[in-house]
Amino acid sequence: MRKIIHIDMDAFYASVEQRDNPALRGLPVAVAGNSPRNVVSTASYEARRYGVRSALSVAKAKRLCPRLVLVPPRFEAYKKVSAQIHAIFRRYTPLIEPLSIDEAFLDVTDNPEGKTATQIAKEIKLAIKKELNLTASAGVSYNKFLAKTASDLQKPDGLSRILPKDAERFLEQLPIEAFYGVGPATAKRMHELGITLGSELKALSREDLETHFGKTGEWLYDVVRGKDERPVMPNRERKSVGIEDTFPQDLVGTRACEEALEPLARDLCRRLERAEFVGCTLTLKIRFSDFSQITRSRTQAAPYGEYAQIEASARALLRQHLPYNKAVRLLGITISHAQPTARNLTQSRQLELPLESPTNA
Ligand code: TTP
Ligand code: MG
Repeated sequence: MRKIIHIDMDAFYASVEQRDNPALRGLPVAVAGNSPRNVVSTASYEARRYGVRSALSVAKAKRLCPRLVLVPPRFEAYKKVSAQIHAIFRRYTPLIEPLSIDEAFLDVTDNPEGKTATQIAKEIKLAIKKELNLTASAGVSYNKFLAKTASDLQKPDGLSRILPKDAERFLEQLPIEAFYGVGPATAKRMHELGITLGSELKALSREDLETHFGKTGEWLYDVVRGKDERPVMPNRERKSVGIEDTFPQDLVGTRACEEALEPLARDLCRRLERAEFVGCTLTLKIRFSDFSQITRSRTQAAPYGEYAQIEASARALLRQHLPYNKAVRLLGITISHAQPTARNLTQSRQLELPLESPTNA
């Protein structure tokens, strides 16, 4: 049985700001850049009481909490803290898999002093508090899914443990929104199917889940049974960041597909920002109602960053390659290739030539 810890810093950017500027302590603070999209990166717990959350527009956040203090982000400061918490993790194990700037999985199955995972999680939280003057929440369990879920149970400054004998019962009463991998769109579809709890999820067959939710569905079939064999993978270098969505009903026609691309491009932008990933190649994946699938890419010299660029490229690929006679079951967009290589630039230029008409694609 493995011992896995998931650590996630509390209100990360906002906590660093409150730590470094005592005048902000106790106040509702939102960290927000001055990008055209103007959304909240994160909010202090004081601001969350008003409903201020990540990804909310600044305008809406201000309406919810008029005395909200807006602070511009300082990514260098957050990266520094991220490196410092990793140095603390390394005192206990080399098996560390970062998930984002403020969270990581640790595999502490083998540790020299034979400590329990809970003991190690306590020590890590204490070191973060004493040395960095910040708080983190920890989840302890025997796999990644449960450790990740556990770390969210008692935020902020929480420590939760899910034992093997309690896992299935715990998952049965868990609201489906709390399952990692179930985003707002999937949750909405589940509610439409009458699924609100783990127990109801568990009642569905693997085939049913796959039909309704694609890959996510298959994944949920296992995790709701407490099964997740994924290893903790240290030093995983990100090669790409992507997003895809299987639609509740197949989309017919270019217009419907273009509309569906917009929220995908928006979510992808958010993911790129969080992962601090940039890449020069955009790949559009289209799966049709008959389960056949095409992927088409284009590469540009400068990395993709902005929503407008991503959306425009994805839309152009869609227009070029969508056969009008097939309904679309899934669309996905991925950004990859941190640097453009001569080879993929050439490939991309070829792809962008209108070599094929939509009818014979
Ligand atoms: P999270 O760990 O999701 O959030 P958090 O640490 O602010 O709060 P919590 O206590 O709930 O863990 O994300 C870590 C940081 O990533 C967050 O401080 C800011 C950044 N971030 C964004 O920039 N945009 C987003 O949409 C989200 C969710 C996070
Ligand atoms: Mg966090």
